[in-house]
Amino acid sequence: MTDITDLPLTSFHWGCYRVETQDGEVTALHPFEEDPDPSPIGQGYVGVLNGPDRITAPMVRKSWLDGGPGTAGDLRGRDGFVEISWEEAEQLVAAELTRVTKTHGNESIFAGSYGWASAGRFHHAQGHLKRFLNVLGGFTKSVNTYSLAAGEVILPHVLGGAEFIYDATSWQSIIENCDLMVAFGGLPVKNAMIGQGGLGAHRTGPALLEAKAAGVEFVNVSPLRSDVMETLGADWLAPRPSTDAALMIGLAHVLLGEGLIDRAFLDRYTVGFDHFAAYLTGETDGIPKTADWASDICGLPAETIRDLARRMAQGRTMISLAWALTRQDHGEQNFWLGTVLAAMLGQIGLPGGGVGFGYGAVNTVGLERPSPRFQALPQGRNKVKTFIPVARITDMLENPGGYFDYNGKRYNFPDTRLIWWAGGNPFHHHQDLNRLRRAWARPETVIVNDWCWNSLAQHADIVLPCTTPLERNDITLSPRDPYVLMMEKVVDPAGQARDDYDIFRGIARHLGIESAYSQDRDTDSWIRWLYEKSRQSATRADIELPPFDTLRQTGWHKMPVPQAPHVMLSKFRADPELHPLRTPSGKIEIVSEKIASFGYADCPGHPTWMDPLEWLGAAQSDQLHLISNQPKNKLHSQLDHGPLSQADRVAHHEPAMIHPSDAADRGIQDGDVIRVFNDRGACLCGAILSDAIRPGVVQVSTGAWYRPDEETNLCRNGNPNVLCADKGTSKLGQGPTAHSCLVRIERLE
Ligand SMILES: Nc1nc2c(c(=O)[nH]1)N[C@H]1C(S)=C(S)[C@@H](COP(=O)(O)OP(=O)(O)OC[C@H]3O[C@@H](n4cnc5c(=O)[nH]c(N)nc54)[C@H](O)[C@@H]3O)O[C@H]1N2
Ligand SMILES: Nc1nc2c(c(=O)[nH]1)N[C@H]1C(S)=C(S)[C@@H](COP(=O)(O)OP(=O)(O)OC[C@H]3O[C@@H](n4cnc5c(=O)[nH]c(N)nc54)[C@H](O)[C@@H]3O)O[C@H]1N2
Ligand SMILES: [Mo]
Repeated sequence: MTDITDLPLTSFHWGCYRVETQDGEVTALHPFEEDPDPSPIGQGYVGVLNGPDRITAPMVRKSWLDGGPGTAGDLRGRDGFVEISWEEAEQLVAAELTRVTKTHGNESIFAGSYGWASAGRFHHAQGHLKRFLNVLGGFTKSVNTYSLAAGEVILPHVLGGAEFIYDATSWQSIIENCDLMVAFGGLPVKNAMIGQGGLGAHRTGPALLEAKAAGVEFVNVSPLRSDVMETLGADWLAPRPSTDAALMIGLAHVLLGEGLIDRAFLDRYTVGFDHFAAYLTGETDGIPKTADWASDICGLPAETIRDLARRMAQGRTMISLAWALTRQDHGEQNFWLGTVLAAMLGQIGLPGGGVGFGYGAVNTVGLERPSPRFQALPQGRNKVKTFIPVARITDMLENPGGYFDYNGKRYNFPDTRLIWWAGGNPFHHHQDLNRLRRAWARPETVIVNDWCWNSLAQHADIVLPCTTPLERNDITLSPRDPYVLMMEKVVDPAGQARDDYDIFRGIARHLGIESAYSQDRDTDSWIRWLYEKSRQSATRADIELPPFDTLRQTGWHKMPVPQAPHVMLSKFRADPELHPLRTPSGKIEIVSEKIASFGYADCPGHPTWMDPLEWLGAAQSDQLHLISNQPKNKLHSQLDHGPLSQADRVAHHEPAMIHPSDAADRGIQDGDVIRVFNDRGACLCGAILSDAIRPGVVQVSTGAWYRPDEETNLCRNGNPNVLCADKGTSKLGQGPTAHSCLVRIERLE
């Protein structure tokens, strides 16, 4: 065989690969030679590019084609499709855009189009959709992410910015200085395989092993033992899901009660501690938030809580908060409380200590990164000001003209007539999918760019088939990753699939806006332009990047890693007057007057325990708490139809992990097909029995394609979002709450 490094290189959100082909088909993806811990996910591409689920031509839903916009929306997902030519598709879309914008205004186009799409700086599907629609006068957008909306909204109030999510103290600093890493939601290395926009070398797994070798100890606070890799020898504490806020308040009470707090730090760098302390002691509400109080709620023994608090105060402690902790009811509280605990310990801004958000969420968090500002595809200006918090989509579709509260203000929902999605899959990512499906029937037209017949494409009126990264040239320029890589086209596009850029360009031509959209550049000149702009910006940050033609020859370049390990908030710690935070007080806000002024019962002015909508503390005896976490064998719903994901199916269904005691109560055995259900929906899963899960909890990864049964809506593939509740975290963040969900399970006869 040829030398692997001679094979073409490409990049995905889960890493880079050298791609082997035979007769125009992808046969193997070999890990990039620089990657010490490659992800297996790439193998999911073998066999799918020209497989039965590939969309090979533009398609229109039959009733829509016959009856025009607005016809039989309730048949979306069940109707047949008719193939049309690209010319017809372009005309159809152009005419429909003209009709909708003229009759209802641009605000009636919803193109939030949330989702991960694919790596590559140029072929970024959302970027193109938004640029295109901005030329046309704009669209209703969405704000924040499914990943951690509540965190993105609370952190600016507490620390003065959401950028702290990615500004984490580096792994090197942890390796050199940390004694104890307390990981709420664990540090799942399978999650940290992912880095937005692509990455050159995986760091999290190796960094954790180096930390262990350097003597760092780990505590895994999670319903799943596997959330911290076995070799780290972590202590496993499994509280009831969605009760970490109570646990952290209990820890705070112990620190306060036992004199383990850093008063000097609290005085100099924070505001509101005394008010919060009055809540801890019960002075304000008559309930002392002792370890015993916390124990009743979270289910861990009070002595365990006291021990953990003392241990945290003994040495240098890093409090790590998984993004998952925000994806639950009142998810704002966890990021706030983790920060408050770190402030009470007085370790914020010290090497290896303090608080970090998402060390196990993505590879990017904790990287020692050079930080030039890379150029993105300019999106232009959106003249429409209407928006929704990303997870309020069903509310929007159900309540045209209705209102929602968000971060201190009240806004109105637009009257959505047209939805356009490119590069995301709401029929994977949104909660309560059966409810979404009913609301999705309302708009007059749904346009989708995608490459495979997943649940989203099935629910569209006009389907525009796009290419995958393996079928186009691009460049990887990921903010915070030290690698810059060329991505090479390795096979021809399947059927009539086109790059998103060419799809929009064709439609723009019919609308007379082609030049405004394309700037008359072809793909190669756009890539060159993006790179040259990025290179100039790097030069300004004293980072040298090779000329484009050199990079094209060598394939990749690694930027030098900074010498000094990064420590979050070290400047603030060194001089809080010179480097104040961008909070109203310039300090860490343990109490936020601003949040208090909003008067939200579900997010008061200081961190507070509030019962979640659904949790084991208010469950019937036969209910279980569902954790629908990230899949190890794919990125969300991408490549669910690929060989890697399919190989893990149990009797053709998504695996559901349950504790042997819960299984025994229900007569379920390993490998059985089970029905997981609640009032919102039901899906089929294959049971896996394991004592690595807390009793009372069932775990089903996200990502299985939603395939509802025509009559019963039962999802046979096992998408857990038919079960999760669609409710905002609070009026503050309005984030998704997928992880606060109760279900029942039964063996299928
Ligand atoms: N229950 C539950 N639900 C969750 C979560 C959870 O923990 N529990 N997690 C949430 C989180 S954190 C997230 S980020 C979301 C993720 O949700 P999404 O990001 O929406 O999920 P993906 O499956 O990655 O969707 C990407 C889509 O883009 C398509 N695509 C890929 N490349 C291209 C391209 O080049 N062009 C075009 N046009 N399309 C392309 C893919 O085929 C796929 O349909 O899910 C959320 N949903
Ligand atoms: N392989 C793979 N990696 C991914 C993704 C993927 O689809 N596939 N998605 C990426 C994306 S978009 C994101 S946003 C990140 C998300 O990263 P995370 O938010 O960290 O991901 P999750 O897997 O949802 O949750 C991590 C763990 O938190 C635990 N957990 C859930 N609820 C609770 C709770 O109430 N208390 C405690 N203590 N623990 C709890 C669960 O056991 C779960 O395994 O992952 C990224 N990484
Ligand atoms: Mo995410």
